[in-house]
Amino acid sequence: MSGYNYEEDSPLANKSNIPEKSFLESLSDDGLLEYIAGLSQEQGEDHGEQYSRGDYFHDKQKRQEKQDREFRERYGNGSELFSGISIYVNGFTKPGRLQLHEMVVANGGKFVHFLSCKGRVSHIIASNLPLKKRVELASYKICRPEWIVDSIEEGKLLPWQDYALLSDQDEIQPKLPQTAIVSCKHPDFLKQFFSKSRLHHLSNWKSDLRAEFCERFLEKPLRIPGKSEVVTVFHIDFDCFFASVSAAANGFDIHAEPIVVCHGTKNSDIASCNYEARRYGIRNGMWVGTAVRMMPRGKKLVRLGYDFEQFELMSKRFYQILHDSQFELVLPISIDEAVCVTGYLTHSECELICRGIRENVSNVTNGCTVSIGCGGSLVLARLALKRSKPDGYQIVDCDGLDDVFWSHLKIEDLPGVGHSLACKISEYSYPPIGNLLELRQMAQDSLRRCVGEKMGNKIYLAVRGKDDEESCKMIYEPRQFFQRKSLSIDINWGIRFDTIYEIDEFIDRCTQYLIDKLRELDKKTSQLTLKIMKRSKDEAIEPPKYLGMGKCDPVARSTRLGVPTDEFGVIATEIKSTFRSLCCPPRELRGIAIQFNKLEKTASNQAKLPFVDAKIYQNLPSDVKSEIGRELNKRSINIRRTAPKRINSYQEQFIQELPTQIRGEVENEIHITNKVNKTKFDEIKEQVAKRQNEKVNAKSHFLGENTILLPIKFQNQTNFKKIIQLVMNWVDGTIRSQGPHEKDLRLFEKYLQRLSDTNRLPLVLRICKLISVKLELRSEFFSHCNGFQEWEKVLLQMILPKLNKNKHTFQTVRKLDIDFDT
Ligand code: DCP
Ligand code: CA
Ligand code: CA
Repeated sequence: MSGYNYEEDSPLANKSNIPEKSFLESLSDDGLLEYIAGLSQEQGEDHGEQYSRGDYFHDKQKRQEKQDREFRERYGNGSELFSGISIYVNGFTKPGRLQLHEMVVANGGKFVHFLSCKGRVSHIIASNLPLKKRVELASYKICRPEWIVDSIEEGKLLPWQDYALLSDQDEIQPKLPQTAIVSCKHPDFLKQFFSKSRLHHLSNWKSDLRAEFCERFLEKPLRIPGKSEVVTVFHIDFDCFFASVSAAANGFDIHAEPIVVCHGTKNSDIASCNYEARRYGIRNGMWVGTAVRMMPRGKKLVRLGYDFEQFELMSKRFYQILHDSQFELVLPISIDEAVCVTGYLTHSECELICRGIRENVSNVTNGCTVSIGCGGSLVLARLALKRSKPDGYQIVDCDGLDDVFWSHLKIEDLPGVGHSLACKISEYSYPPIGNLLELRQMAQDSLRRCVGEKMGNKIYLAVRGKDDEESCKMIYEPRQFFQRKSLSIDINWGIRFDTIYEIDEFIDRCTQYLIDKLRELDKKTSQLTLKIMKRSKDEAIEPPKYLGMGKCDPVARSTRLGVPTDEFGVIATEIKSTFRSLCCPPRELRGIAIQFNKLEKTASNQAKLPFVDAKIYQNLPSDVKSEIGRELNKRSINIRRTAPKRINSYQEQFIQELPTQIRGEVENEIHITNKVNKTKFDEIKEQVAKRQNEKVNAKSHFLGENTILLPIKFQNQTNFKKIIQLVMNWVDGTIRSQGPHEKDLRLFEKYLQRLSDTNRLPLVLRICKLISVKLELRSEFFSHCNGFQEWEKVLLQMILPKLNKNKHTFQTVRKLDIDFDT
């Protein structure tokens, strides 16, 4: 406090209504000493020696008040601004305690020196409060000193709430006590994570909407427009969806003040902010702390929590209106967004529809607004939507597309173009491209060179108002487009494990969750993807966001299962072994995502189901095409592209005979085989020689301990995927000749033994399965070969016994018996 120089620091000093003499100067010597004593009392020293502590403070306060009155009579300007208000200043403030004292007293308020005078204080002024004080003072009105300064400046008492200290801090919003957070090692973790994760909600809603769309399709065949038909597309999207819904639910006027929806802590991100907040530069996805700092002094940022039930309810009503609106197609994009398609409409008809929908939605959602873009293609509708926001609609007629329209759009407004891609395009030319009008000048070739053939095409068409073939599928093959192609779980918060076994358990739970969903859908999967987030080397062990991921390096790996399955044992084992192959120390793991891909209907004869070749379908006359498409949809008959592959006709024939599930696998294998075919024999001979030399060395690589994370080498490789490839090539290279060399086999066996000795049995299973699948595939042509029979022996006499010996550690006992007891 001593550092304050009144003349320079006091905001009142420059104003003529206060005389030159300061508060301290106005005190008598006695008063000054007491004042100083009072301050030091404040710091915890006990000066009440003559009589009781209470008496002492009481007297002191009385005397202080008298002095204040005198000060006011002498120096005040008659202002009653703070009449009835008594403030107490806690801790360091700017302006300082002395200045605040003057300001308040000079304007008719009271200044309380000691908080022990309970009931006297109406407001506590503080710039900062430690947590303990916050709890202690929770029942007071606590605000920042700016309240006093601004009120004097404006000549009226401003609402203290706008300066409330606690609303700027974490505690104001209801937050789950940290004890309620379940550890990721607890069986209930997933349930809790799902209930709170907005991204999980968003993705669930999206897939539910899509599933519902597909069901509707089957119930009541929809009219799919033909490809040459002129269509009108309406792209409809809520303005600041979460913010609007939460605001309405909590009685806030969405237009009146800046509002964000978030979890309440500084280090959480903003899911949605209203357009008032965007005026200050606040954006969706920004951290709350950053947003608060962007607000001008004294302006409050309203922070609201999530209300998932309301979001869902409003979305349902929104979709209901669209379904009732006689569109031919209502395509679900997300919880707050849909694309609706009709045949050709005039400008004024479009206008009527836009107005009607906007009004109806507003009526059933407590005044939430949607914006609508309307045009003759998906991309035009979307760009028009961008231009229409917020709270508006825009209809673009192809012939009416002018330079003004394009010049107001940014590269990032294009569908499928994110920030980094936009930067790349922008910087590709000099001077950098700033808007779509400029992008229209860019040659198709340059675009392709910059972003690749496919994206280049897409963008080239987009800035001419046209959709590329891929995007069109949404309109012309909606059922395929919206069909569920994968199932996934993505946990990006709360992941903190210590051991691989805990992770195994966690993977089991995730797998079970996905399998339940898979079975609900009556499907099987034949490809798994595991993506993990691993703490970046330079990131702190604990990131700013509580239990968040912090900066991570993503690592992902996919594996194909020979045959589609929904069996827990097979899938969980596969994922666990994949996890091990990614070599992430358990403590470094920050996020796990598991995806089931290539979902197929459970029906075992799926592969034999008829399908229509896409080429044939595309060449159908346009007048019958949509009708045929509809019929195919009704019967769940897919339209498929049969990709031409560079394979010789003998193999081609063989492949055509295969069921679809394994066709892809075989094609891939053939590709690999072809690659190694040329040099295979020499290579293998060379390898054998090399291996003999290395035999002694190799021993040192094998580990006897139970350390799960130390890599085991085979052929000087530690990467399991590479080892597998090596083994597969080895099988392929020897299956038609004499089979594996005995010495190689011994090394291989040792490798397998090490794996099973160190709890890496899933890897053994994986190798076993791959060899078995390969033999199965090759049996038709090579089962008479010596090599083939040798490999069968290896499988049955060497690998299987290892697995069976340890089968108690598997959840897949049954599977092992069935598959391998030939
Ligand atoms: N959302 C989210 N996290 C994301 C993306 C979206 O929580 N990464 C939620 C919050 C949004 C809602 O989905 O309110 C809709 O997303 P939009 O992208 O449509 O954003 P808004 O509706 O908030 O704003 P705009 O007016 O720009 O559409
Ligand atoms: Ca929106
Ligand atoms: Ca949206």
